[in-house]
Amino acid sequence: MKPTGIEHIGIAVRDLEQSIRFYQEVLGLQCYAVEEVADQNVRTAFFMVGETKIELLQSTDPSGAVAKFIEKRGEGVHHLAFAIPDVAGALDELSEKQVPLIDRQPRPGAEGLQIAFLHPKGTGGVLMELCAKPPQK
Ligand code: CMX
Repeated sequence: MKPTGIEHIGIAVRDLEQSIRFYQEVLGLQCYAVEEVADQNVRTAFFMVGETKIELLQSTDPSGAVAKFIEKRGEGVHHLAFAIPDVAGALDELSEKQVPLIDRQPRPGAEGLQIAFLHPKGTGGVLMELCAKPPQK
Protein backbone atom coordinates (compact mmCIF):
# COMPACT_ATOMS: atom_id res chain seq x y z
CA MET A 1 0.00 0.00 0.00
CA LYS A 2 1.15 3.54 -0.62
CA PRO A 3 -0.56 6.59 0.90
CA THR A 4 -0.87 9.51 -1.48
CA GLY A 5 -0.99 12.13 1.29
CA ILE A 6 -2.30 13.11 4.69
CA GLU A 7 -6.10 13.21 4.35
CA HIS A 8 -6.52 14.90 7.75
CA ILE A 9 -5.28 15.22 11.31
CA GLY A 10 -7.91 14.27 13.92
CA ILE A 11 -8.04 16.19 17.19
CA ALA A 12 -10.18 15.13 20.15
CA VAL A 13 -12.00 17.97 21.90
CA ARG A 14 -14.43 18.17 24.79
CA ASP A 15 -16.58 20.99 23.43
CA LEU A 16 -16.82 21.31 19.64
CA GLU A 17 -18.37 24.82 19.62
CA GLN A 18 -15.73 26.18 22.00
CA SER A 19 -12.94 24.61 19.93
CA ILE A 20 -14.41 25.94 16.67
CA ARG A 21 -14.30 29.42 18.20
CA PHE A 22 -10.60 28.97 19.06
CA TYR A 23 -9.69 27.78 15.55
CA GLN A 24 -11.69 30.60 13.95
CA GLU A 25 -11.14 33.56 16.27
CA VAL A 26 -7.61 32.86 17.51
CA LEU A 27 -6.05 30.90 14.62
CA GLY A 28 -8.05 32.69 11.92
CA LEU A 29 -9.14 29.47 10.16
CA GLN A 30 -12.60 28.95 8.67
CA CYS A 31 -14.79 26.01 9.71
CA TYR A 32 -16.24 24.83 6.40
CA ALA A 33 -18.39 21.94 7.66
CA VAL A 34 -19.83 20.37 10.79
CA GLU A 35 -21.01 16.79 10.46
CA GLU A 36 -22.23 14.05 12.76
CA VAL A 37 -20.78 10.62 11.98
CA ALA A 38 -23.27 8.30 13.69
CA ASP A 39 -21.22 5.19 12.91
CA GLN A 40 -18.29 6.61 14.90
CA ASN A 41 -20.27 8.37 17.67
CA VAL A 42 -18.71 11.74 16.93
CA ARG A 43 -19.55 15.25 15.79
CA THR A 44 -16.83 16.66 13.59
CA ALA A 45 -15.77 20.11 12.41
CA PHE A 46 -13.44 20.65 9.46
CA PHE A 47 -10.86 23.31 8.67
CA MET A 48 -8.33 23.64 5.85
CA VAL A 49 -4.95 25.14 6.58
CA GLY A 50 -3.14 25.37 3.26
CA GLU A 51 -3.36 21.87 1.79
CA THR A 52 -3.89 20.23 5.18
CA LYS A 53 -7.25 19.30 6.68
CA ILE A 54 -7.89 19.38 10.43
CA GLU A 55 -10.82 17.41 11.86
CA LEU A 56 -12.05 18.28 15.36
CA LEU A 57 -13.89 15.42 17.07
CA GLN A 58 -16.35 15.59 19.94
CA SER A 59 -17.84 12.38 21.25
CA THR A 60 -21.61 11.92 21.17
CA ASP A 61 -21.36 8.88 23.42
CA PRO A 62 -19.74 8.89 26.91
CA SER A 63 -18.41 5.36 26.29
CA GLY A 64 -17.24 6.06 22.71
CA ALA A 65 -13.65 5.99 21.44
CA VAL A 66 -13.11 9.76 21.63
CA ALA A 67 -14.69 10.09 25.09
CA LYS A 68 -12.47 7.27 26.41
CA PHE A 69 -9.40 8.86 24.80
CA ILE A 70 -10.07 12.24 26.48
CA GLU A 71 -10.79 10.59 29.82
CA LYS A 72 -7.42 8.76 29.69
CA ARG A 73 -5.17 11.27 27.94
CA GLY A 74 -7.03 14.60 27.83
CA GLU A 75 -7.79 16.59 24.70
CA GLY A 76 -5.25 16.46 21.88
CA VAL A 77 -4.10 14.85 18.65
CA HIS A 78 -6.17 11.68 18.30
CA HIS A 79 -5.30 10.18 14.91
CA LEU A 80 -3.47 10.60 11.64
CA ALA A 81 -5.45 9.84 8.48
CA PHE A 82 -3.75 8.80 5.25
CA ALA A 83 -5.32 9.23 1.83
CA ILE A 84 -5.16 5.99 -0.05
CA PRO A 85 -6.77 4.85 -3.31
CA ASP A 86 -8.20 1.53 -2.10
CA VAL A 87 -8.94 0.90 1.59
CA ALA A 88 -10.13 -2.72 1.16
CA GLY A 89 -6.98 -3.63 -0.79
CA ALA A 90 -4.76 -1.95 1.80
CA LEU A 91 -6.52 -3.84 4.63
CA ASP A 92 -5.88 -7.16 2.85
CA GLU A 93 -2.22 -6.26 2.45
CA LEU A 94 -1.84 -5.12 6.08
CA SER A 95 -3.65 -8.19 7.32
CA GLU A 96 -1.17 -10.41 5.43
CA LYS A 97 1.62 -8.50 7.18
CA GLN A 98 -0.04 -9.23 10.56
CA VAL A 99 -0.66 -5.54 11.28
CA PRO A 100 -3.36 -5.30 14.00
CA LEU A 101 -6.50 -3.83 12.45
CA ILE A 102 -9.47 -2.22 14.18
CA ASP A 103 -11.58 -2.45 11.03
CA ARG A 104 -11.35 -5.46 8.70
CA GLN A 105 -13.70 -3.84 6.18
CA PRO A 106 -14.02 -0.19 5.10
CA ARG A 107 -16.71 1.77 6.96
CA PRO A 108 -18.54 4.99 6.14
CA GLY A 109 -16.72 8.06 7.49
CA ALA A 110 -17.21 11.82 7.37
CA GLU A 111 -17.42 13.61 4.02
CA GLY A 112 -18.61 10.43 2.26
CA LEU A 113 -15.21 8.75 2.57
CA GLN A 114 -14.57 5.06 3.12
CA ILE A 115 -12.42 4.64 6.21
CA ALA A 116 -10.68 2.03 8.33
CA PHE A 117 -8.52 2.26 11.46
CA LEU A 118 -5.29 0.43 12.33
CA HIS A 119 -4.70 -0.33 16.00
CA PRO A 120 -2.16 1.97 17.69
CA LYS A 121 -0.47 -1.03 19.34
CA GLY A 122 0.78 -2.07 15.86
CA THR A 123 1.83 1.36 14.61
CA GLY A 124 4.15 2.74 17.28
CA GLY A 125 1.38 4.25 19.40
CA VAL A 126 -0.31 6.33 16.68
CA LEU A 127 -3.94 5.64 15.81
CA MET A 128 -3.91 5.57 11.99
CA GLU A 129 -6.87 5.87 9.66
CA LEU A 130 -7.02 5.01 5.96
CA CYS A 131 -9.39 7.10 3.83
CA ALA A 132 -10.56 6.76 0.26
CA LYS A 133 -13.20 8.28 -1.95
CA PRO A 134 -15.90 5.63 -2.57
CA PRO A 135 -15.92 4.02 -6.04
CA GLN A 136 -17.88 6.14 -8.57
CA LYS A 137 -21.24 4.57 -9.50
N1 CMX B 1 -4.03 7.07 19.87
C1 CMX B 1 -3.07 6.29 20.44
N2 CMX B 1 -3.36 5.34 21.38
C2 CMX B 1 -4.66 5.21 21.73
C3 CMX B 1 -5.68 5.97 21.18
C4 CMX B 1 -5.33 6.94 20.21
N3 CMX B 1 -6.25 7.72 19.62
N4 CMX B 1 -6.86 5.61 21.73
C5 CMX B 1 -6.59 4.64 22.62
N5 CMX B 1 -5.25 4.40 22.62
C6 CMX B 1 -4.53 3.43 23.43
C7 CMX B 1 -4.85 3.62 24.91
O1 CMX B 1 -4.06 4.63 25.49
C8 CMX B 1 -4.56 2.24 25.46
O2 CMX B 1 -3.16 2.08 25.61
P1 CMX B 1 -2.59 1.23 26.86
O3 CMX B 1 -3.10 -0.16 26.64
O4 CMX B 1 -1.10 1.38 26.70
O5 CMX B 1 -3.17 1.90 28.07
C9 CMX B 1 -5.00 1.32 24.33
O6 CMX B 1 -5.01 2.12 23.14
C10 CMX B 1 -6.39 0.77 24.57
O7 CMX B 1 -7.22 1.87 24.84
P2 CMX B 1 -8.59 1.82 25.63
O8 CMX B 1 -8.83 3.14 26.28
O9 CMX B 1 -8.68 0.58 26.47
O10 CMX B 1 -9.64 1.80 24.49
P3 CMX B 1 -10.10 0.63 23.57
O11 CMX B 1 -9.13 -0.49 23.47
O12 CMX B 1 -11.50 0.32 23.95
O13 CMX B 1 -10.10 1.45 22.19
C11 CMX B 1 -9.14 1.94 20.11
C12 CMX B 1 -8.93 1.95 21.62
C13 CMX B 1 -7.97 2.64 19.46
C14 CMX B 1 -9.26 0.48 19.65
C15 CMX B 1 -10.50 2.70 19.83
O14 CMX B 1 -10.36 4.02 20.25
C16 CMX B 1 -10.92 2.66 18.38
O15 CMX B 1 -11.51 1.70 17.91
N6 CMX B 1 -10.61 3.74 17.62
C17 CMX B 1 -10.95 3.80 16.20
C18 CMX B 1 -12.25 4.51 15.98
C19 CMX B 1 -12.22 5.94 16.42
O16 CMX B 1 -11.27 6.41 17.06
N7 CMX B 1 -13.29 6.68 16.07
C20 CMX B 1 -13.43 8.08 16.39
C21 CMX B 1 -12.98 8.99 15.27
C22 CMX B 1 -13.74 8.74 14.00
C23 CMX B 1 -13.62 9.77 12.91
O17 CMX B 1 -12.53 10.34 12.65
O18 CMX B 1 -14.65 10.01 12.25
